[in-house]
Amino acid sequence: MLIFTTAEQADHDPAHEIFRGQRVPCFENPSRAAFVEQALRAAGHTLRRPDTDSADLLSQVHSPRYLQFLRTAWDQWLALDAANAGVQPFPSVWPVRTLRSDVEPANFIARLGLYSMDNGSPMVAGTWVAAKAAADAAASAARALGQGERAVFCATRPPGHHAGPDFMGGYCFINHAAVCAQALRAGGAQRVAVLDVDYHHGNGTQAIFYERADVLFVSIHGDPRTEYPFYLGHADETGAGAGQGCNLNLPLAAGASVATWFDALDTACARVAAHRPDALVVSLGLDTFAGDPISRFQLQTGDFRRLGRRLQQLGLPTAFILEGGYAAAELGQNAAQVLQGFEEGGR
Ligand code: Q9C
Ligand code: ZN
Repeated sequence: MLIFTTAEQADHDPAHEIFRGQRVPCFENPSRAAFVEQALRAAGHTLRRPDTDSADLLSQVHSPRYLQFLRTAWDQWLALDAANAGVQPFPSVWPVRTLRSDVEPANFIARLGLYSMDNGSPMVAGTWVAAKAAADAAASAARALGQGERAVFCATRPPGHHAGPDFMGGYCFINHAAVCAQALRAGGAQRVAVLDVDYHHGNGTQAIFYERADVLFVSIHGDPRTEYPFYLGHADETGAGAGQGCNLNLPLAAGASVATWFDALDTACARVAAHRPDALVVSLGLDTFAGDPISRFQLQTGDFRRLGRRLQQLGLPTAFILEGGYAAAELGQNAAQVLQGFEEGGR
């Protein structure tokens, strides 16, 4: 399988995040990608760098003013005070109901809140460069599928599926799965399906495609009544306008069994097949692993091979985009199992 990794991922290295009111080391850190790269090399895979610029695609899934902010946010932060070079900015105020989001505040922290859904997306000097490189990988994956490649894996970070049209959230800044789906459409695919198997609902991807019939979004995730992102991901969200019926959420109780999870995967795959897509994008979160420190599903390492096999049975050109997964030391073997299952599925 063709695999893309980026050197720039290491530049996105926040020192801490806010967890239960305390500053703690960031769960989403460069070691994640390092463990994945190491395991994939050990399994005999060849890793490549992105070869496609995603610049034009970014403005098809994100708003111009959000992209402008992301690109320049760190410089804006430094302009306030040179000492900010060693400080991570966090939002503390958000334009919730009745407040205006059409006027950009002059205050940086207020602007950061305008473009954030939470205070859980730590930003540092290298964030834009790392996220853009991951978006380039997603665009490269779409191009490779267009050229006849059967499957591609973007072993990239930061993740992307919580990032919406004009906001960051949940460690995500650019929605790479959306970039990939949009690139596939631009490359001639009539219909695309995005299947999100991260533990957390892919609220950003859902929002980006909610009113579109050409991109189906299907997600299996922890029930948002108790799990992040809390405010989206319920079963009654089925799409709107032209996209009515093109969104399927399969929320499962935190702690759901492996059998329950694979039943949901069958349901998800049936819906994907019914869409008759020309290509599939998999938001591959590996935080469904039993050992994940911030999630509550129970998949074991061998179950990821079964996941790969089931996805191969769809018979579609497939782009895998790494999303979450915070048991870093086991992340590499879990990713490698998905690829092994996918590759042996065809034999
Ligand atoms: N500071 C992904 O798996 N964070 N994102 C909770 C708040 C929410 C997970 C801690 C978890 C986001 C891509
Ligand atoms: Zn997740």
